[in-house]
This record gives sequence, C-alpha cells and structure tokens, in this order.
Amino acid sequence: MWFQTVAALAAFVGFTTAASANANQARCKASSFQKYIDANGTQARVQWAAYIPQNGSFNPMNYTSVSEYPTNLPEACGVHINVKSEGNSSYLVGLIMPYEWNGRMLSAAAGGGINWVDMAAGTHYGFATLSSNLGHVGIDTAGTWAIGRPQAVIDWGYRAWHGATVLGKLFIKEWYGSAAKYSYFYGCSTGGRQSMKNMQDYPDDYDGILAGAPAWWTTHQQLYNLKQTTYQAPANSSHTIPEKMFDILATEVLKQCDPQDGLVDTIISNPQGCNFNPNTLMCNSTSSADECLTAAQLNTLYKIYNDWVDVNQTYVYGHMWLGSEAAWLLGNIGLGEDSTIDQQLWYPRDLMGLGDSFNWEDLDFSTVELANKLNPGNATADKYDISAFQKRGGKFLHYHGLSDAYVSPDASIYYYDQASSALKPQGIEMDDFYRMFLIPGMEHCFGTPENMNAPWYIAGANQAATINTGTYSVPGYRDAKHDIVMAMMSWVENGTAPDSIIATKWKNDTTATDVLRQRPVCHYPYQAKYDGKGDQDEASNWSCQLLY
Ligand SMILES: *[C@@H]1O[C@H](CO)[C@@H](O)[C@H](O)[C@H]1NC(C)=O
Ligand SMILES: *[C@@H]1O[C@H](CO)[C@@H](O)[C@H](O)[C@H]1NC(C)=O
Ligand SMILES: *[C@@H]1O[C@H](CO)[C@@H](O)[C@H](O)[C@H]1NC(C)=O
Ligand SMILES: *[C@@H]1O[C@H](CO)[C@@H](O)[C@H](O)[C@H]1NC(C)=O
Ligand SMILES: *[C@@H]1O[C@H](CO)[C@@H](O)[C@H](O)[C@H]1NC(C)=O
Ligand SMILES: *[C@@H]1O[C@H](CO)[C@@H](O)[C@H](O)[C@H]1NC(C)=O
Ligand SMILES: *[C@@H]1O[C@H](CO)[C@@H](O)[C@H](O)[C@H]1NC(C)=O
Ligand SMILES: *[C@@H]1O[C@H](CO)[C@@H](O)[C@H](O)[C@H]1NC(C)=O
Ligand SMILES: *[C@@H]1O[C@H](CO)[C@@H](O)[C@H](O)[C@H]1NC(C)=O
Ligand SMILES: *[C@@H]1O[C@H](CO)[C@@H](O)[C@H](O)[C@H]1NC(C)=O
Ligand SMILES: CC(=O)N[C@H]1CO[C@H](CO)[C@@H](O)[C@@H]1O
Ligand SMILES: [Ca+2]
Repeated sequence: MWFQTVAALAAFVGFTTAASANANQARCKASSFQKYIDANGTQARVQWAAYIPQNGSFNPMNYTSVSEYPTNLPEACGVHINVKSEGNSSYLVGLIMPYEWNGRMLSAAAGGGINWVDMAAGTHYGFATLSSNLGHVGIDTAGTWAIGRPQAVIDWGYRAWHGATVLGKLFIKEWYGSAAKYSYFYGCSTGGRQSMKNMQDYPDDYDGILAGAPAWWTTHQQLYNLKQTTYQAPANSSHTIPEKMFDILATEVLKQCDPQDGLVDTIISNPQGCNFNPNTLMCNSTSSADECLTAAQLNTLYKIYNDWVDVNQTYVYGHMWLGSEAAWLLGNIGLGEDSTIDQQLWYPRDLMGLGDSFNWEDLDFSTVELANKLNPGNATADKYDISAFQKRGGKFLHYHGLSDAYVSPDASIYYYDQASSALKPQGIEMDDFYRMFLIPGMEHCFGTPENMNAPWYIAGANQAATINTGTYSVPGYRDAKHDIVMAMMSWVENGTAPDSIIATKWKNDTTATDVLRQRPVCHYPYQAKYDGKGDQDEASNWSCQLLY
C-alpha cells in the first residue's frame, strides 16, 4: 500500500515535470520572438530559439572542447538574433532566458563572438542574460574584420551594445510578461571597455556596471600594447632580456617587494610603494649570460617599468607593474619576435586604416596624435563626467589586478582620478556610486603568478569559466561579500555599498573546493592590512585602512 502510493506519487511528479517541460519547450520558439520584434518595428531576424533542458549543455557554436561552451544549465530558452545596423552591417545578439527567472537582466561583454559562457554563469543566478558579437566574426584583435567596413567599426565601438540592450529588454518584457526590474552589465578587458562606454553614452541602459581591467583608453591602450612588444625588438639583440630571465626577475621582484608592504606572505600588496633595485641581477664575471642582466638589458627593463611619456612631456600611458613579470613571456612583452609584434599591429593597420605598410618602427607620437583624432568607432571610453549615470542611481564597480601585464593598473587609476576631478566639483562623492578595487597579485582578469598564490577570485567576468563552464559565483561562498556581481546587486538594490570584496584562492583553482587563502580587497584608496594576529589566510583577520 505504502509503496504503491509512493510509486503513484512519483509517476504523478514525473508526469507534471514532463508536462511543464513540454509547455516550456513550446514557449521557446523563434516565431514568438520574431513577433515581438515585428510589433516593435526593429529591423532584425530571429535566427533560432533553442530549448535548453534542466542541466543541459548549450553549444550553438559546435565547439569541440567542453571548456568553450556552457554545461549544467538551468532550464532555459536560448535565442539568436541578427540585427540590421547601418548600411550593410549587422550584428548578432544572443540571449539565455531561464524559466526560473530572478526578474533581472545581465549582459556579458564579449571580445570575439557572443559570450555564451559568461552569459551561462549569469543564468545560474537566475538572470536573463545577453551578449553580442558586436558586428564581426572572430576576435576583435584580429582586426581584418574592420577593413573597409566603417559601419562595423561603429557597431564594435558602441552601437551594437546599445542596440542589443534595447532588444534584450524588449524580449524580456514580452516573453516574461514584465520588464526586468534591474539590469546589469559585466565585462573584463575589452569587455570592461564595452561596459564603461555604454555607461558613458547610454547611462539609462543599466543600473549596475562591473568593469574588470578595462581597456577603456582604446587609442592609447592599443598603441601601448604595440609599443610594449617593441622594447625587446629586434629579437636576440644585445638589449633583449632572455627568456630565462623572466622567472628570475619574478623571483627577485617578489623577494624585494614582498616584505616592503609590511608582511612577508608571497604577495606584493603595494607594488607602487616598492623600491626595486634591478642591479642585484647585473651580470658579473661568474654569471651565465642568460641568467643576468647587462646594462643594455637593464635599459629595456627600465622602459618596461616606466610610463610612456612622449613629446612635450605628454603622458601617453602607464607601464607594467612590479609583480607582473610572470605573464611577460606569453603576453605583450615577449622576446621581440616579429610574431609577437605582428599581433599588436591590428589597431594602427586595420582600425586606424594605416594599412600593412605600417610597421612597428613607424610608431611614434604622431601615431598617437592620429589615433586621438580618428578614435575609430569612437570606441575609447574616456568620458570622465559620468554624473548622468550617478544621477539615475547607477552604481559602478571597477577592479584591476596589480599583476596584469596587458592592461596597466595605471590606466584604471588614471580613469578613477580623472573621473574624480570631473565629479567632485559637482558635489558628487565617488564612494557614493563608484568604487574601484585593486587586487594584489591578480593577473589580467583572472589568475595569479605561481610564486604569489594571491587570492583573486571574485566571480568577475571571465572568472567562473576558469573553474569550469557549468559553475558560477564563488562556489561555497555565494554571497555579496565574496561575489562582486552579488555585491553590485546588493549596492544597487539595497544601497549596501561594498567597502571590500573577499577574494579567494583555492588550493586547486580547477576543482575550487578547498580554500588556500581568502583576503579582503579594499575599495580604493583603502588597502587591506593584516591585524597582526590570527591566521593570515583568513579574511576576518584583515581590515581596510588608509595607509597614508
Ligand atoms: C520598442 O521597444 C522599446 C523597448 O521596449 C520601446 O522603448 C519602444 O517604444 C518600442 N517601439 C515600438 C514602436 O513599440
Ligand atoms: C548533469 O549532466 C551531467 C553531464 O551530462 C551529468 O554528469 C550529471 O550527472 C547531471 N546532473 C544532474 C543533477 O542531473
Ligand atoms: C552546428 O551544428 C548544427 C548541426 O549540425 C548546425 O545546424 C549549425 O549550423 C552549426 N552551427 C555552427 C555555428 O556551425
Ligand atoms: C558594405 O558597405 C561598404 C560601404 O560602407 C562597402 O565598401 C562594402 O563593399 C560593402 N560590403 C558588402 C559585403 O556589400
Ligand atoms: C632568437 O633566438 C632563439 C633561440 O636561439 C631562436 O629560436 C629564434 O629563432 C631567434 N630569433 C630570431 C629572430 O633570430
Ligand atoms: C654574480 O651574479 C650572480 C647572478 O648572476 C649573483 O648570484 C652573484 O652573487 C654575483 N656575484 C658577485 C660577486 O656579485
Ligand atoms: C611641443 O611644444 C612646442 C612648444 O610649445 C610646440 O611648438 C609643439 O607643437 C609641441 N609639439 C607637439 C607634438 O605637441
Ligand atoms: C564620434 O564622436 C564625435 C565627437 O563627439 C562626434 O562628432 C561623432 O559624430 C562621433 N561619431 C560617431 C560615428 O558616433
Ligand atoms: C536585500 O536585502 C534583503 C533583506 O536583507 C535580502 O533578502 C535581499 O537578498 C537583498 N537583495 C540583494 C540583491 O542583495
Ligand atoms: C587540480 O584538479 C584537477 C582536477 O581534479 C587535476 O586534473 C589537476 O591536476 C589539479 N591541479 C593541481 C595543480 O593539483
Ligand atoms: C576576528 C578574528 O580574530 N578572526 C579570526 C582570525 O584567525 C583565527 C584563526 O587563526 C580565527 O580563529 C579568528 O576567528
Ligand atoms: Ca607582502
């Protein structure tokens, strides 16, 4: 009797689940979405809508590696739209709309096609998520997509994001039957630029903006990334720092700078405050040639560690910080080989239109002046007066890893300071709506040098996918103290401003189960300081202080 009832109940439950899944599947139809667009008068075509079952994988790009497409999704409807832009250009928009919706929208910035993976991480929270390919196929930095396509460059610069946002809001309103209560936008690197640009030009689009290591200063950033690669060129010159030296440098920098922040913990918490003496690595009669620095190589190092200041003392860009050395080899410094340099020529050649005859030897201040003048696609996110965003109640969270070897932390500090100069005279307090977090020992968007093991994980853009493409937030710590997306929501929706975010480093960053260390990252200009007792790897034993 008893077991019969359970069996009947189980059958019943199974039946209703299947029935609601069928009903949900029926709601996920391209034609329904097309109707919303047609009624609205938008020029767009819904290419497909795909039902995603509970715990389903979603691989519209047919990637072969599971690290490239979302898995373990909640039950959702995926939609793909082609939106007509100006002239013959168009851009793609993707949405993932969970059936169990949290009433909010989250856009995931992209640097080479619709960012399904970062969208999926958002869908796990319950967000309806959105992304775009910004009007071109392949990664932004391939560049060739821009040749002879000025409208595509504008789509990339800012137009596609605004259009995608408007479309996403329409779909959400019609499909769920109510508009999103709140809208958020997160992105890192070029994605950080996208979110900031949108905030500056269309302050009403989003309630919260989260920008990591933003490459906001496009005109200067991209030329700096080229300049960076040239310091070592031509390859194998007497001034080229050899490969073996990168690790040796990383070790020496850590040795000198770690204690200078007041605590020996393998983390350089205040690279700006470190007085580094590279001459300890100078060659002498006993050192082997690829394990020491000659005077010429020390000059190269000097360039790497110092600002790009050009004609008439013009500040063009900052520099790589002490503690970023581990990423130099694979990054934009490299060994001065043509292949490394060529990868950075896309901006002057294809975006500025200087063509293939432009080579790195041609880069000088006039290139910077031309970039300022052209500002292709108006992509540069350099509006410092963001009072319109503040006035509509928007909140801006901005973070940057201090061991970043692609986008200098200087660029973030520069933006923050310029914004402060623009806003304070208007009586706007930065802390009321804009907070920046400098993360000691974090590399570009994610990761930390092996010799530092610094806590860096805060569930920012691109981070969850470093664990796997089926997870989200901070596993084990899904709260606004550890997860910067949740901190943003809490600030926007409850007015709880984050003084710090607790960053996490796992023993194994792939399994993300056992925590190695957690530590608060304080909002600029505060810094985390160890209280002097208790476990240094526990966040509660640290506090935020102004160290000046
Ligand atoms: C199209 O949708 C947008 C966003 O919901 C709305 O602002 C606009 O008024 C709509 N236009 C028409 C013609 O319905
Ligand atoms: C989710 O799907 C994965 C892969 O198909 C499978 O291994 C796992 O057991 C599923 N989990 C649940 C809770 O169904
Ligand atoms: C992926 O494969 C499916 C089924 O073969 C096909 O219909 C679709 O066009 C493919 N998508 C891409 C982006 O190649
Ligand atoms: C698109 O329009 C541009 C002019 O803006 C033109 O140069 C180009 O050839 C067109 N491309 C195609 C594929 O029609
Ligand atoms: C520089 O030296 C390395 C190691 O000997 C070699 O592999 C590489 O081809 C050289 N590059 C150039 C441009 O000569
Ligand atoms: C010579 O340089 C090496 C590093 O290349 C260093 O370890 C050693 O201490 C130096 N010797 C002297 C006498 O300075
Ligand atoms: C540098 O300053 C001089 C003197 O004011 C001026 O004549 C010149 O045009 C400036 N050069 C640039 C590139 O701005
Ligand atoms: C780019 O910005 C400039 C200066 O604000 C403006 O005059 C121009 O119309 C903009 N171009 C585009 C394509 O938005
Ligand atoms: C806002 O505060 C309420 C009450 O503490 C809480 O239940 C809710 O989760 C908070 N919302 C956000 C987005 O943090
Ligand atoms: C981390 O865990 C993964 C998955 O179990 C394993 O493949 C990898 O070797 C581990 N990494 C380290 C550094 O132990
Ligand atoms: C506030 C405080 O003391 N927090 C922790 C410091 O670390 C020890 C472990 O070493 C914990 O027991 C404390 O709770
Ligand atoms: Ca230290």
